[in-house]
Amino acid sequence: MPTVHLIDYVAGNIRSLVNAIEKLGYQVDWVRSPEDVPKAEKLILPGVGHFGHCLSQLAQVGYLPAIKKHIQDGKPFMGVCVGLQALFEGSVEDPDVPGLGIIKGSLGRFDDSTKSVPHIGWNSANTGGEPMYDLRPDSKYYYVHTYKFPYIKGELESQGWAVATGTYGSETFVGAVAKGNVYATQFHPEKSGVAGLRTIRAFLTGNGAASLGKPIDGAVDGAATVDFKDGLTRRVIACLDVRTNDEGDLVVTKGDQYDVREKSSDRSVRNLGKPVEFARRYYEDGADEVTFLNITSFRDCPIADLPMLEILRQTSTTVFVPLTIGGGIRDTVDTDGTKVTALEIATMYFKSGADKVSIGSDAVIAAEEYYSLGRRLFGNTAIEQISRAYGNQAVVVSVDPKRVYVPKLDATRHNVVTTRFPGPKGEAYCWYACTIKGGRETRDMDVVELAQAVEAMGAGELLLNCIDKDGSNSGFDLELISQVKAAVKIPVIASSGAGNPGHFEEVFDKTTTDAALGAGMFHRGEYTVKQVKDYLKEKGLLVRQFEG
Ligand code: 1PR
Repeated sequence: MPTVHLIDYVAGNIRSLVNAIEKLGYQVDWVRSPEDVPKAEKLILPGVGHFGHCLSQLAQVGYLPAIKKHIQDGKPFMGVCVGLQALFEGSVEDPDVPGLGIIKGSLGRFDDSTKSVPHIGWNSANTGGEPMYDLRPDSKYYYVHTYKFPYIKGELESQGWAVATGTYGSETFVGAVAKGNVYATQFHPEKSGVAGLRTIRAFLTGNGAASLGKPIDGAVDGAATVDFKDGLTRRVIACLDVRTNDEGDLVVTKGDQYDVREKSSDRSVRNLGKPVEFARRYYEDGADEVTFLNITSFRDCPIADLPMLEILRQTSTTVFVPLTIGGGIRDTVDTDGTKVTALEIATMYFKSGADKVSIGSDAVIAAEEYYSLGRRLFGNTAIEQISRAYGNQAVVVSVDPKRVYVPKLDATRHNVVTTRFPGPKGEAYCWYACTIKGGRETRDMDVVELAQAVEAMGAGELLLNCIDKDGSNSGFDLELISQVKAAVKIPVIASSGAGNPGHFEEVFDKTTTDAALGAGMFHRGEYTVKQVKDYLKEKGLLVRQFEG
């Protein structure tokens, strides 16, 4: 089997990249020290997280001169995400840490005054009609980043670089660069479905480098130009609530207002199917992400044997879109009495194929402490520790709010909305109370307080459920989503209540949500993800189509 070398350092979910490479018929050899670099013919530098963290780690171990020499010797090199950023001279993210300086210039931050940051989702890599590692104009690629190199026409081209761009809001940025033996992508090709596998193949086979600068077969000369229109698609996410049923099998289940037991007298746990099979089906239907929420407590199971780890390992060999895992991510004590930190649990999940972890109950507790300590942070919460190690984009906070109706705007200290759906006594106002332990315990904290606290701690995204709407098939809670969107800059995923494709259109049309998630309607086979996307497309919304 042909071989490619991968630099091994703390870089988040490297497993997906390995899975993608193996799927393409190549074998991965690890580079574990700078002395291994000269053995590499083809070298890949993966990277997620902080520019400074990655670059200083690479520098400390002495990798930088070895990587530079590999590139100068003309051997194939590919950088992914921070692996692209590393090629530049620096980044405002960590101004004191220098990059490799292969490309002139420094990275800036996305402007968050009019859009969510980080930039998360599927966007273009537009080559302006030039051939570049099999990137295609109609394909979409998965990006997740806060910092970017702004694209100025001709700037990199005059240094001999071929450039592919993406546009987010009004900002056009470098999505990929290539020159000679070097190829680097800001997006994650290993998470970009078939389009991503195609561009990795172009690197591995050498065809990508060989075709640089050559005309594309069948292309009309000069017909294609760089497209500066916002290319970010509407993200549709499939969510799998997973738990052990009464027979001890791990199954996909789904509740109504979080009650996952059948209404019949035996009250058994609803069993809708097998998690790995469902995830693959959703991937093939075009889901932009798959989320697993482990809603069972695994108190009697050693942490290292968590069944969700195996589910992730299996899923990540066939599903090449981002995977999120939630449930039980907090400091805990193992069955043998050993203390295990939330960061250690998250690390196990990342190593098993997760791209993001989702924190529920622990985030609420941390937010309560944050306010009780006068909004001060000490770096010790799970959110802070995991985002410091793996980047903000790797930490999702899952919120489980429920409505509390009040008769007057000033009847509570909480952030209140005027509702079009009055309460049982005709109340025209409500606030959304956060809950923990799967909705079993309601806390004196509203969603706005929680959202702002976890944003300050470094969460990269909110998964905004709604207990009142869960399993109702009656559409998303638009009032809740609008309230939270107005309170934070980080992306929000609308969840709970989707019952048909129209509900997805409605939430994208009437709120500024960044993504929308469905569960029951997909599990019960009422609609497929593809039907939702076809419907959104018909209504003029930009979506990513699955490429088979
Ligand atoms: O608190 O960090 O251990 O995380 C537990 C996680 O498990 C939380 O993310 C919490 O939302 C989730 N969870 C706990 N209990 C339940 C339950 O249902 N009994 N599921 C549960 C929450 C809500 C969504 C659902 C949407 C869309 N599930 O996952 O997918 O509401 O459903 P729909 O489209 O069918 O309406 P921690």
